[in-house]
Amino acid sequence: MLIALLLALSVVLQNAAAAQKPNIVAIMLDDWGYNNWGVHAKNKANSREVRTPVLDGLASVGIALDRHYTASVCSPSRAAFQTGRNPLHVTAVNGDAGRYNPDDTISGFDGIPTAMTGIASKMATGGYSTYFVGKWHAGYASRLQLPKALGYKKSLAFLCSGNRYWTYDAQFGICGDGGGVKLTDLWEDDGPAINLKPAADCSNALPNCFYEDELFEKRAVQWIKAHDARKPLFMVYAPHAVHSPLAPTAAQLQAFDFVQGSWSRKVYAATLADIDTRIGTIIQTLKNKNLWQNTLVVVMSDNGGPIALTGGASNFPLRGGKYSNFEGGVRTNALVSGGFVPAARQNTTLTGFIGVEDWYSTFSALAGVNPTDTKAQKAGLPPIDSINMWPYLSGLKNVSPRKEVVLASTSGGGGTKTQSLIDAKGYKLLAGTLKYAASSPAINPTAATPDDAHMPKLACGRRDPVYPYTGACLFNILKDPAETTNIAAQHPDIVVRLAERMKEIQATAFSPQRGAVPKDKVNTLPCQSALANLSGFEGPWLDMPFSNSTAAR
Ligand SMILES: *[C@@H]1O[C@H](CO)[C@@H](O)[C@H](O)[C@H]1NC(C)=O
Ligand SMILES: *[C@@H]1O[C@H](CO)[C@@H](O)[C@H](O)[C@H]1NC(C)=O
Ligand SMILES: CC(=O)N[C@H]1CO[C@H](CO)[C@@H](O)[C@@H]1O
Repeated sequence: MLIALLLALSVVLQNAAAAQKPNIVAIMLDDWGYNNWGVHAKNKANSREVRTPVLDGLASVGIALDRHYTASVCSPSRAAFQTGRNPLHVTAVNGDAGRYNPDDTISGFDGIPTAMTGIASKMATGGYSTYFVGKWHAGYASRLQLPKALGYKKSLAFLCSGNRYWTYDAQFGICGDGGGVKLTDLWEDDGPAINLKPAADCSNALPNCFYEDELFEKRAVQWIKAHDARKPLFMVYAPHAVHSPLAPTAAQLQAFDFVQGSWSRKVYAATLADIDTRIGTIIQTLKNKNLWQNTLVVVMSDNGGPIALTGGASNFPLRGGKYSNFEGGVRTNALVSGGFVPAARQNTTLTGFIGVEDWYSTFSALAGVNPTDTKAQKAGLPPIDSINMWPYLSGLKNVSPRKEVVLASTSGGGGTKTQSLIDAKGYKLLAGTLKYAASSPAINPTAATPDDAHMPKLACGRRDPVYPYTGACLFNILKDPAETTNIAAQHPDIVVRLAERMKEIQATAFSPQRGAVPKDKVNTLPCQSALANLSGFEGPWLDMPFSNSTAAR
């Protein structure tokens, strides 16, 4: 009797403790430019084109994070977010899920190694219900790399870098692109989302077709409504916007008819305004369910905006954009919001360094779980790099515990390299050749903007950055945030100090042989397996028996 009472009491106490843990909704936008957020575009020439009232409002009741760093491309940032590693220690490669090296069954393919523990597994250990909806792009050669294996109890995801907004067919998937074979890219929990496949001719002009971000928004709303509020909620909402191939409706576009001189800028503006509204619907759903007061919302972009002619974005006043380790590629829009943000921190800006890998330890701390990844340790994989930011975000500490930012690169071949390092004083060393070396104006692109192939480059020493990084460039991003002036010649001592540190970090780089990118994509196993065993959907192909049995359910 007494034991039964004690047991009942302990269950009640556990529930009470669990209920106090904050709900966490992490929103990762795609290719969102620094100057494509109202907070940054305010009073700039493009302010009329940037309609993000919801995202602006979230910052005004939360914290704008002014120095949030990611990788310069999607897959490394997403893998870093899921695993708490700097891309240098999980993957710096931007993805071809058909790669395979049979000699390495843990890491011999694209994306997250199968023995790493995902953030959602940590949250589940802390009693959270876990949900993922949207873009995955963190590897899918094996089912052990999919959202479910990484700890998401419920998931609806497209797996490759970008699918089409109306037909959901992959843009650069395991069958390649445009070669006749089109795979649908939408995965739900254990198998292809066959019943969500749109008609093959779906487009923004036809009725009964479903814009992909509408599908994702509806799913997020449905899950929040059905969520058992006795447990804390952990949701990652990673919409398609504002990644190519952008395809808003005529009605969405019409609101931006005044945008002149660049089709891509107009389409980008419309897609951004659309996703802002959808985020507003998700926030409202949290409020309607009385979850808002105990919710932490984190919003970030996975990398900077694409600034070339067809990219549509502006990172003004920053230099560079997506695909480059200039600030415009890696210093991304970010904020935290929600009722869980302490009152004294609301409507403030924090300027300390935060890395995309730091959310792992931050969320783990809020969930009351140890962030250490013992499974990865046993497999000989790198440990997490993640630092708990909650003391800084909540106001317990006034300076960020992150003292340096490490930026990786795969340029020059030969595996993963450290390309850049920023120290606590803002000195930033850049090595190798940097693409997208232009500064985008506030209104970008225009008809005069170069296309991707003609974007300027900046030579900062050898194309393949290796110690002693001879010819490296040095900027101070606190004094010169736009990286206009290379001060390497004036500060040889600082160049040497940062180069020594880069060498130290480079010694820890994780660069497994992931196998070659298949040349004939259609006639190789990944593509043929998807056609034969996954009903023509993108999905895992290394461990077919499992995938096949679930695909046929
Ligand atoms: C945030 O602060 C600004 C001034 O810095 C003020 O104009 C604005 O009303 C504040 N917003 C909220 C929601 O408190
Ligand atoms: C489909 O799955 C089966 C069973 O695992 C496998 O033997 C076969 O090779 C797969 N088909 C293709 C084309 O990969
Ligand atoms: C081996 C096996 O189970 N193969 C099955 C895979 O799935 C397809 C249908 O999607 C079946 O036709 C195969 O028999």
